[in-house]
Amino acid sequence: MGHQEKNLDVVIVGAGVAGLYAIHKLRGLGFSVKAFEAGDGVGGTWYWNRYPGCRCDVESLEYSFSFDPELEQDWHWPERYGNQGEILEYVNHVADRFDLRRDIQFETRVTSAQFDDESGLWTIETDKGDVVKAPYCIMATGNLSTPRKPSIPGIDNFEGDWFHTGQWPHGGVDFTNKRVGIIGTGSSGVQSIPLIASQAKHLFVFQRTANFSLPARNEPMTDAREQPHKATYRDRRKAAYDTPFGIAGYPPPTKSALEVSEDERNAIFEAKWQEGGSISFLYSFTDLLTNKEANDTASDFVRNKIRATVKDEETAEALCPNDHPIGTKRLILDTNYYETYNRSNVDLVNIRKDPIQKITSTGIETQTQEYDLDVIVFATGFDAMTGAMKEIDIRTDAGADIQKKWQDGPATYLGIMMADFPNLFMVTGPQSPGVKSQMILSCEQHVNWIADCLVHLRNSNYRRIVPTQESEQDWVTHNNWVADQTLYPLANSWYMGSNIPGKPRVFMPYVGGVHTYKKKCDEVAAAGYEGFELSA
Ligand code: N01
Repeated sequence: MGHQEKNLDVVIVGAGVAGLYAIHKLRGLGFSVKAFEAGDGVGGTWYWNRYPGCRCDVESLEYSFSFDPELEQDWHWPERYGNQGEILEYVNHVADRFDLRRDIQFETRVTSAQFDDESGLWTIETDKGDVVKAPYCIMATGNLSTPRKPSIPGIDNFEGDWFHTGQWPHGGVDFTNKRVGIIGTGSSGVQSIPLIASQAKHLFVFQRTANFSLPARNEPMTDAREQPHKATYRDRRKAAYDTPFGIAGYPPPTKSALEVSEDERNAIFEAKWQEGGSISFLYSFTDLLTNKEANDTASDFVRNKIRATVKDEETAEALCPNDHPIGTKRLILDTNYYETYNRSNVDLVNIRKDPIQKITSTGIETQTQEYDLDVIVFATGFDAMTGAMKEIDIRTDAGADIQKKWQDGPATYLGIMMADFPNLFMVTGPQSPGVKSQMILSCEQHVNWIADCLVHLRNSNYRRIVPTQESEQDWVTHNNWVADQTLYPLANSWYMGSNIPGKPRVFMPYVGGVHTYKKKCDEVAAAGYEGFELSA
């Protein structure tokens, strides 16, 4: 069983956007690479999340690879925001165009990664019996790639069909004439609800927590949008690294929400609401994410939009978020979400008031009601940021073990490496801005940093790199300090691990912004990999 490959430099885990770019980049520098991917195709998030309405919340011209100027000119995005099918087609095109598949083994899940100090090699094992050794390993395992369905009693008794949005069947699901229940109103739920409602006989939305959602204002791509963007693509890509979210083209705000009159403030919010998109809205004022009073003005604006849209008063109130400041949970972009509650075949079930008791053979039972269902959709999210890494048995012969290491929350240096785990890299790991940025830009930035690091090791005859305990501890402290300057920790979100019962409550993303973070990464490298120990 299994085989060992000779002279392999780098094993890459995952063939989503991060893994694909890592293959391309490292190969170009003369490293031999091999990637393992659990799916039978490339694309990661865009491969698995095929639920109706799945669409990116960053504009398509931005949400794309920047490493090849010809690619970005050649590709035509049909819509303002790419939908799942379009993005997956694009990622497949990239895989073919740069001949990336020949280094990917599909339908293979990595089960363990063990480091041996003496040989300086990682041994990677898979569920297909592969045993592969290489000095370096890159975890391109994604932040939202471990779907979780809640442990509601009785789930196994349900005689209808159930699906998780993050593991959607490739052939799609036909909801025609079906009574459907959906649990969860995060991005996945909010995007799919209008489409499921338009097909199903009846849709019950089981909402525990209301979330803020803004109109995406998606539309077909126009020349007016595409041409100027393409004409300035190189400059925009560069400028994106100087912004907090890694997205150029939005003039940063200059005023506090509290220094303008109420009329002026609402006019600004209204213009952003009409323009669509979350960056634009959060960029209305300087202090929406740092000052609660300022944030309240934006939260109130959106709550009033919900009340003005949803006709049934009780439903409208239940849809108004009241437990977190706007933007402190991932802001959702939707198409006709609130309008959907005006349909006669849609009901909101407020499970905060009337909690789910169990799932029965025929549906969902709350404290006071029984809902007969043919289909249950779990839009219940992921074990975010740390889940995919912890599903792999990562350890070293010196006794380090990822389960122990992260038992009280993640600890990393720059979100790229961990003390005690030499030569193991993460792409957009916890304590990096990944999930708080244009993901593809952050993946590219990390892979470029890792590639430069590997070249540095090669050129200096080093073979081993590991962060010091001190640099890791300082980074964790800094990460928490930065988060504490903002309103983010006020929300129970997957950023905090709050959606997974028993998961430590630790704020995981770096929210100091892409610009600040990239500068730090570049300085560390320029100083000869400050905070790391390099050895032969
Ligand atoms: O998951 P979520 P998601 N009983 O964790 C509810 C990205 N993304 O898949 O808040 C009842 O946000 C839970 O309720 P509560 C994006 O970054 C992007 O929607 O815990 N309900 C919540 O309502 C996003 O943030 C795009 O009270 C339960 C929902 O399930 C991230 O992925 C599209 C429950 C989970 O929401 C995750 O989004 C899609 C239970 N036991 C996703 N357990 C775009 O680019 C959980 N819930 C637009």
